[in-house]
Amino acid sequence: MFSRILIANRGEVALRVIRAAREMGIETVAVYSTADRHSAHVRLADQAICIGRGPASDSYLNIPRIISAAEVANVDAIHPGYGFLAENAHFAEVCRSCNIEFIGPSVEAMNLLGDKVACKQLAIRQKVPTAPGSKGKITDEDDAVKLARDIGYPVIVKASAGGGGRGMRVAHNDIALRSGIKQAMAEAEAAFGDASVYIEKFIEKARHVEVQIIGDQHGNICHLFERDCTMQRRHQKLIEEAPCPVITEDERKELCGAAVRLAKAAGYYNAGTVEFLYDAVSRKFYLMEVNTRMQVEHPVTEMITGIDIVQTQIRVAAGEKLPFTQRQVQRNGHAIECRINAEDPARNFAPSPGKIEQFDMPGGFGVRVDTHCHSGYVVPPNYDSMIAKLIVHKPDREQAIIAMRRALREFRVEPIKTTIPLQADLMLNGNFRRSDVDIHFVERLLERKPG
Ligand code: MV4
Repeated sequence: MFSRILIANRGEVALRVIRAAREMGIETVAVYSTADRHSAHVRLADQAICIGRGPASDSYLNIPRIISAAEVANVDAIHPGYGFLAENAHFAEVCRSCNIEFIGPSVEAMNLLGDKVACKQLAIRQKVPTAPGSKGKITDEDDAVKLARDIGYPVIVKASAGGGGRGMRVAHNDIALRSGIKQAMAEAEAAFGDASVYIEKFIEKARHVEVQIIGDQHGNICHLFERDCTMQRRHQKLIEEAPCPVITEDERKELCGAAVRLAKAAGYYNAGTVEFLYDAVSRKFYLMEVNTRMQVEHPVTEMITGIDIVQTQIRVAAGEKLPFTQRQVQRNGHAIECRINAEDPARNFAPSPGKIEQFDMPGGFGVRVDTHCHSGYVVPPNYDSMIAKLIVHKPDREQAIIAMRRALREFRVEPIKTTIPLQADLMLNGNFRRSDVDIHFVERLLERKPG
């Protein structure tokens, strides 16, 4: 096992990783920017190294500085958390060339799955369901138009190097498709240095259902069941839950099995997530993409399976075998997570950084709060706006919703604005309670009732 690891991240995820490591007897090294000098991860780690100024490009995204800190502290491994460098294959390569383990998958698996066209082609070979579309990347606009007429509009143009909703265009006719391809290609070239795009049938009324997987370096891969992340706005998830409330046990088997097949074919190890669109009307699912990192919403899976995903991830990175078999992975009850963001829902979710004078967290049976915040903490404007995750775990979904509503009402964050009031309202929303929602539900709701 590792003796010492560096956490190349900040905020609640840095705390999550430090705590997991400490329970395993591993020393922890935090890195921080000057904007985070008073942050909890700096105090909680055994050692902390300042790596630069507030802007992420000077600190949490700065590979030479992070590697220098890792060399100075003499760590065995780096945990990237999520965001920042977590899915940067170049960073993983630099770590390993410096003899520092990157707590993640192989560089080859990151490159393969990070290329959406290559990932989809692998999925098709593995009989993992995908949306009808182009065989590979689009090389000719006229061919794309012919194909789109063939599969039927609307179609979606996606950047091969994209993901998480970046570099996409929906087209309802030939003219829109031609301009969509041009725009998506220009956007992809500027954002990723790779203009490759592909098209597929646009699935109109879908849910976002994703499978948690974890694999070791000995070829063992298990799924830890699925999460439903349909409650989102502009690709920012607001509420996540596990299990998905609308699929049957047979569908669950198929979905989770497909995710494991794809991961195995990619030679995957580490924690990962295989994302699907699920059409609740036709009851079909379609692969979207694979995320090669631990995710923000991992706690709902931890709550229903009792498995510490971060500790397991560290174990497999150190070369240990998975400490459980698929049969030993059992699920229990229902978990819901609300991501609490320092944003003002009444002002189109404008960031609301600043000093938190009062920060009173909820508690009680089945309530978990993952946060780095406290009364007196100043939310810096430099980073993403998530300040806490509130997770509840109860025997069934109805009880989880009641507990979440109660916990949200207990949560006091003053005077900055947060998403808490919106999430408290959503717990009472009839569509949410029946889970009669799709990925556009929150946006439609907010359009109807501004503020
Ligand atoms: C789609 C889709 C509909 N049809 N693909 C969004 C993020 C990226 N993972 C792919 N995304 C989508 N791909 C097909 N063929 C709709 C989306 C999409 C979406 C997916 C999940 C959650 C929220 C979303 C919001 C807008 C679009």
